[in-house]
Amino acid sequence: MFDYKNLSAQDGEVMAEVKKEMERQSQEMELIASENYVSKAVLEAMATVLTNKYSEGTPGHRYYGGNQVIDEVETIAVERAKKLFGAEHVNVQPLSGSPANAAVYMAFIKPGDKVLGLRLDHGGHLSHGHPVNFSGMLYNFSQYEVDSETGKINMDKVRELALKEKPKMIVAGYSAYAREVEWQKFKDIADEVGAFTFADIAHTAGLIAAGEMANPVPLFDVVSTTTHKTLRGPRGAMIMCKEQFAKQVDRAVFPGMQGGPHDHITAAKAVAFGEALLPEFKDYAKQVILNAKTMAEEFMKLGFRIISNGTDNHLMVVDMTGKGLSGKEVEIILDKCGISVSRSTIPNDPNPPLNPSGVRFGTPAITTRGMKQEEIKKIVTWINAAIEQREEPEMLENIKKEVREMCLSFPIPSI
Ligand code: DSN
Repeated sequence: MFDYKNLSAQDGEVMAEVKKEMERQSQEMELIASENYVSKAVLEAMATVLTNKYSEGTPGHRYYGGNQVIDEVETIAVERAKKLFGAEHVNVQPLSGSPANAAVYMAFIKPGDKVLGLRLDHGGHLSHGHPVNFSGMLYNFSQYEVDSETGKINMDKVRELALKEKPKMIVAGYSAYAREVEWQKFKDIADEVGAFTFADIAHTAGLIAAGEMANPVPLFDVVSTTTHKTLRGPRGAMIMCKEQFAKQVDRAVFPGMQGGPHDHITAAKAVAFGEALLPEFKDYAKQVILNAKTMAEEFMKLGFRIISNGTDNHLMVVDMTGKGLSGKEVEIILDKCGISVSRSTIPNDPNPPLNPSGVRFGTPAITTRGMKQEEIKKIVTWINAAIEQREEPEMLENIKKEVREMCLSFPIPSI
């Protein structure tokens, strides 16, 4: 792996910060559902001279010379992504999730058009129509919800809303929703009202690629995903669509939304897709889900309320109000123990997004380290003890030591 000798010699200030982050990542427990650890090969692909190149356009159709190698690299990434998801057309250039989603809207609909998306506080994403986001500002979103009893999406209600609103597009796929998505039902509803189907599988892409969750790619008109969550690649995104929409999607990415793609990241995407095509990635995805199910069960045994009472994927949202705490307070308590989590709204949250009632937990990163059910049980016990004994600094310090010990015996792949 890198020895960072040039960075150390030239810029000790930045190197010192990188070192601190390397230490933090190796010694602390990552339970943020959207984070993961890339392999050494993915990390090395990012640190290549491909970063020096400009390559607006698509393979074989570039606006700059000298793109023979970049064309090959991008084609490898595209072909592997097609194979992973059974996609007809893939654009691997989107820089991240929100720009990818912006390109999807630009490709299929016009500002002011009606769209359906899940409410942010019910598990949707900012770019699925929240008023503070470009999506909510430019397009006319109506938001569906999860059922307040079950915590799951009620497809009859989605249909009712779709029949009433007659949207041009329906968005499914979420950031904080623990259940399988009923892709076929979304497709049927969209067909009934003449809407495009758009799936944002940023969170579950790795689980879908591994065949552990249902795949919307063969059904939906267009699907976006980030590449750095369960898919375990570099930070970035891609868009998959039916061949008939290929040109409009490519044009929306460039020149519509972006300039030059980040070719070193494209190379790293290709490497990550290659890894995801291996049989061991299927084992990884299976274990991610098994770990999340175990975590949800352990939490429930200790009296925590999980939205939708369990999980089908890599994450869960836990309501902390029963423990007399907000999500932010729990986030701060767990930070003191070396455990990173992200606060989260719960459906119909009475509290504001900066200080919401829940915490979202996820298992992709700790599963990459090799942790299994036995470790998960210990982790939940520590979380519960930290919450119960939050006023005792010594207790929190002890948990931090145990967390550190466990983390050091499950090293992260790139350090
Ligand atoms: N920020 C990501 C997440 O944590 O889910 C979504 O973009």
